[in-house]
Amino acid sequence: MSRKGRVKGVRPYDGPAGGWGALKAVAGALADQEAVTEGGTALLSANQPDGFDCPGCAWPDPKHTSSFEFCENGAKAVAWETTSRRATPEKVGELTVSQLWNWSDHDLEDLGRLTEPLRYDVASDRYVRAGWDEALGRVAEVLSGLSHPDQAEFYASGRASNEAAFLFQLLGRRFGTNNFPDCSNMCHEPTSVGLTEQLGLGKGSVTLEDFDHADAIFSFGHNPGTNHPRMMATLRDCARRGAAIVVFNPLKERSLERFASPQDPVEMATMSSTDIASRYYQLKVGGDVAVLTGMMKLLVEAGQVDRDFIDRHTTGFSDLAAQVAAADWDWIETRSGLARADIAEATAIFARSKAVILCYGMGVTQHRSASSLVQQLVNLLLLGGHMGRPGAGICPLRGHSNVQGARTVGVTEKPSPGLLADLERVFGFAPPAAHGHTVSEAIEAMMAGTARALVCLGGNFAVAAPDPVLTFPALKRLDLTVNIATKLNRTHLLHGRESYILPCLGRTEIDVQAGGRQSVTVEDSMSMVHASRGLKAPASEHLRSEPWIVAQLGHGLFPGDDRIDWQGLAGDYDRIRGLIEAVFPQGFADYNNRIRTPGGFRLPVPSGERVWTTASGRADFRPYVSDDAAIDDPARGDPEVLILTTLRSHDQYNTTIYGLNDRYRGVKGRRDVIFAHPDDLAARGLAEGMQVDLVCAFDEDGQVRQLKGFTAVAMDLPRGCLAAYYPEANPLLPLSQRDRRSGTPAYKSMPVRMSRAEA
Ligand SMILES: Nc1nc2c(c(=O)[nH]1)N[C@H]1C(S)=C(S)[C@@H](COP(=O)(O)OP(=O)(O)OC[C@H]3O[C@@H](n4cnc5c(=O)[nH]c(N)nc54)[C@H](O)[C@@H]3O)O[C@H]1N2
Ligand SMILES: Nc1nc2c(c(=O)[nH]1)N[C@H]1C(S)=C(S)[C@@H](COP(=O)(O)OP(=O)(O)OC[C@H]3O[C@@H](n4cnc5c(=O)[nH]c(N)nc54)[C@H](O)[C@@H]3O)O[C@H]1N2
Ligand SMILES: [Mo]
Repeated sequence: MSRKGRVKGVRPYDGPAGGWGALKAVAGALADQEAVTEGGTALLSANQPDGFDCPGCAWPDPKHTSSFEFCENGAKAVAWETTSRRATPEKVGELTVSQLWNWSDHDLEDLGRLTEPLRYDVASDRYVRAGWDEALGRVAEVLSGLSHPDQAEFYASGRASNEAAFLFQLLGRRFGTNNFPDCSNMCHEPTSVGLTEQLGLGKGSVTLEDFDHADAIFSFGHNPGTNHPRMMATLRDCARRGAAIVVFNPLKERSLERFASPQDPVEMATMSSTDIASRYYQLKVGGDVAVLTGMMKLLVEAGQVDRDFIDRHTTGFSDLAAQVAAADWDWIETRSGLARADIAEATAIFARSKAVILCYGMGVTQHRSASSLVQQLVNLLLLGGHMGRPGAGICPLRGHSNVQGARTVGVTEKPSPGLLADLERVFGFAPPAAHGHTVSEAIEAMMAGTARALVCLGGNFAVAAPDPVLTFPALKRLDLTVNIATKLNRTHLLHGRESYILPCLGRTEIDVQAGGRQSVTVEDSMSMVHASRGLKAPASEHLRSEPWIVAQLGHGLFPGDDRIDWQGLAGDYDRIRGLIEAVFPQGFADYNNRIRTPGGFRLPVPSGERVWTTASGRADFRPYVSDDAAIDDPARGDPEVLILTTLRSHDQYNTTIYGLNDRYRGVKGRRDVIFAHPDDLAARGLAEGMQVDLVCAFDEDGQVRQLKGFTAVAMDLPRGCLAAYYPEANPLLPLSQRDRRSGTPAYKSMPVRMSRAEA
């Protein structure tokens, strides 16, 4: 694209990902948060056997890690948590909540670490200091006064440890509800749904070592240079030893093109880099289903399938084969935006590879019908028998650093009968069986007035969710909102009639309880469980750990509980782990001893060993099923409608905005941009640099959803596609636009119309 720096803050970035820019950014992040000395020391302990688990992504660590694993965005996460700034009651209370509302998401969090419990005071419209006893007592009182336990929603974001998450689900179920809306519902839920049906386990099947044995890596819809930077070391090794890396992404993501390792003195000194992708296909947003169908069609037609594996290990092949045989190339090419020859080329690489790993992220999971789309990735692997042998398998790139672990230990709105039975066996009470709410369903319950209370274990519920025109007022209808958090964010400002903010320790901080200094545990993307131990002095003496806070809520709700010794558990996390082991004996046997081994242990991954824990006892091919066949194309055949996808910048962690730069995409100091193909701009009488308005193309409820006055930036994108940053673009997505089976919002395919901004 011809970007000549005509737009303020936009200039093409020509370098590789990583390199000196990454080193500079780390120094900048630490200095900016005045976290230099302590944060710098803290960094050296990230992902070390006796240190803390990096609060960034869920990519695993190499087994025998001894030197610091460099990661720019991990450093930003640590600096953000170890900041020297403090959001004291005085600071937060200087302004009214209505005044704080006008602050940016960045500025709210940049107030610094919360230091004391806060209570919303209606009379002054301010958050004011509250004591722990007062806050916990009142929360228990309001919850106890609800007329039904299902009036409460217990939201969890995936940063909480296994110990905190386990207690949280125990609290909700003891209280009597399965309302556990979870950040997974906005993230990898299609993986949990799709893979569980097909393979029996809703998790990835590969280990880090498998990457040493793969001869092809297929990458769909993830941006590791920004979101899983430690994965770049792995991809670089693969590329250097000649493995094919085949990328499907509408954007040319720099890290998937070329990468300079900050840990390689030669690359750094010579300013050289390593090419990552051997083939890069810029498919249309939402075009993955067509690409996968095309690839499978070619493989089946040519008989390039692993017949022996299919016969011995799978069911459903003939249905899938019939579906792909019936697909026509017009649809495949139009929907994918790729030529048949390109798809054939990728298929040939797949067919000649002996061991294929398939990686994917939010570019796949955040669409309508995403659960079924994820299943097409698995189908492709199964055709070649690329499952459960060295160097092959499925690799979902998980989000939050412990989002997978929270699910493992029971944070789920749809508990299996087995989980309920195990909880009853261990605790002696009958947990509720009725399924609870996903995030979207929780919002609908708030809108309907049937939900009365929301308790959040971390996260930024309202901003992460779609459709603020519905979501924001919904939260304000509640009787009670409670946020266990490290920093102030917009969700806290959407207070119910009563509202409390309970400040907690972060991963980097020392956690001392009655039983002494504590460790917690987390599970990474590849099912490795290991300990995490903070080493910094807490940001304030009033902070409490997440397990402690959840346990005190339990104690307040069930004083003298004869089933659960809430306070005893908070004093000694070995005891919490003992209970996790009792509930999940298969995976967590000898839990407390095994986490003391550096590197931890791996939970059972039967699909990685060709053991299929499905109803059929086999791996299931699942043909593609559209949520709504009539509108499977998000643009619904209207050429005026563009499909907008949403992205994370290089300077954010979900709703946490560290800064306004997006280095690899050449954007500096701003986020109010819409990336578009120049011809799509021209076709609307627009040009780069102009102000544009976007409006949701299909508002079925008459609600107007729009985004005004964003600046158009030309980008090398397929025609008909747009991209913008998350969460700025969330007002364009109706709550109803979600994958039917998993509830995951279609954040990556928002149908919109674009026009010149009204003056
Ligand atoms: N530094 C940092 N690290 C993070 C996070 C963060 O915000 N910052 N977030 C964490 C979390 S919770 C998660 S879930 C992960 C997210 O990690 P990713 O899955 O990498 O997240 P996104 O930025 O949403 O990137 C999606 C990618 O999909 C591409 N894409 C968009 N639409 C489509 C499509 O229709 N098809 C295909 N094939 N590709 C598409 C985009 O161009 C982009 O490259 O990262 C985790 N790690
Ligand atoms: N348009 C669009 N929307 C999206 C996405 C997208 O790609 N596009 N991605 C979706 C995805 S994948 C996800 S996972 C969700 C993210 O949704 P969430 O997980 O709810 O959001 P985060 O931004 O990660 O939460 C940030 C807040 O967590 C709190 N926090 C940070 N560390 C800790 C801690 O150690 N303990 C506690 N208790 N609190 C802490 C801080 O107060 C901070 O403000 O957003 C979703 N929304
Ligand atoms: Mo996520």
